[in-house]
Amino acid sequence: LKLVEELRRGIDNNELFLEYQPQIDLMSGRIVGAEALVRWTHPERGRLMPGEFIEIAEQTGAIISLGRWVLNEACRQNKAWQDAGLPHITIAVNVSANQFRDKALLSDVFSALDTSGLDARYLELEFTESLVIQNVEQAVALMEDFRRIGIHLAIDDFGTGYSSLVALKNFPLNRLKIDQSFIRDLEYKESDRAIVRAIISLGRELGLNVVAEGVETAKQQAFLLSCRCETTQGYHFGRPMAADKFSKLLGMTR
Ligand code: G
Ligand code: G
Ligand code: MN
Ligand code: NA
Repeated sequence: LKLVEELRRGIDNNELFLEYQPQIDLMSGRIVGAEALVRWTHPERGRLMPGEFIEIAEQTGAIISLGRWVLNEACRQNKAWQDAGLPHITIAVNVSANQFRDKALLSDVFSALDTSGLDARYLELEFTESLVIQNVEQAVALMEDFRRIGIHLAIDDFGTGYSSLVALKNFPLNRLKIDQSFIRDLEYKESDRAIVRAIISLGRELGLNVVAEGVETAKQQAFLLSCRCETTQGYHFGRPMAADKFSKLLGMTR
């Protein structure tokens, strides 16, 4: 519980920051998006990764103010890049289960767009299939509200939940992100290649953009290109990085 007190204080004291991982259009090689990933510079313990504090934030409700901070910062940064003349990209923000259930999410998102001046089409929300299973109708209604204002919706870690196909059937999605566990062993496992090929064609049939996550090698990338996967994200092109480093990369690959 001490950590959550520190986290609450840390949010107010601006100890959080975002890193940005590029998302690449495979055909053109251009950066078309970035996933925002939160980090925490703890005054004594140094840099903490989300694995060390998201879960406790989720259990204690601190995720709501953390999530609000992330939304505001991601929108502000993306608008600043646009105002600096850099290519327009979509910024993707992870939304947790409890954030998604929170009544204030819609108004928090509106407020982040309004304050930053970012056009809604340059914001994407990522959620996992598990978070919406409890109340599908309510989740779909909220997603439709987001879609109506032009926000993009992505399903994260696709293929790892219990209801991947139910999610595709019901949710008004723009994009699916193939979980990195299917990409990791592509070179060695014919079954993983078959699964990835099938997900990519499923996405294409449904008119969804497909992102392969965790792409670490040129061979994985070549395989994905041969399957006509549109977008990749992974260490092969770039790790999550600080905003200034990301903006240089964005400027170079325009
Ligand atoms: O690089 P990485 O260690 O950042 O991310 C680890 C996990 O933390 C991922 O599953 C990611 O979805 C989650 N995560 C990163 N940033 C955020 C955030 O801002 N909000 C939420 N809810 N989860 C995040
Ligand atoms: O939100 P999600 O659970 O998809 O979070 C993505 C996680 O994957 C983050 O922790 C991010 O740092 C990590 N990641 C991104 N690219 C790669 C990669 O190429 N390899 C590995 N092992 N992890 C990655
Ligand atoms: Mn994600
Ligand atoms: Na993911």
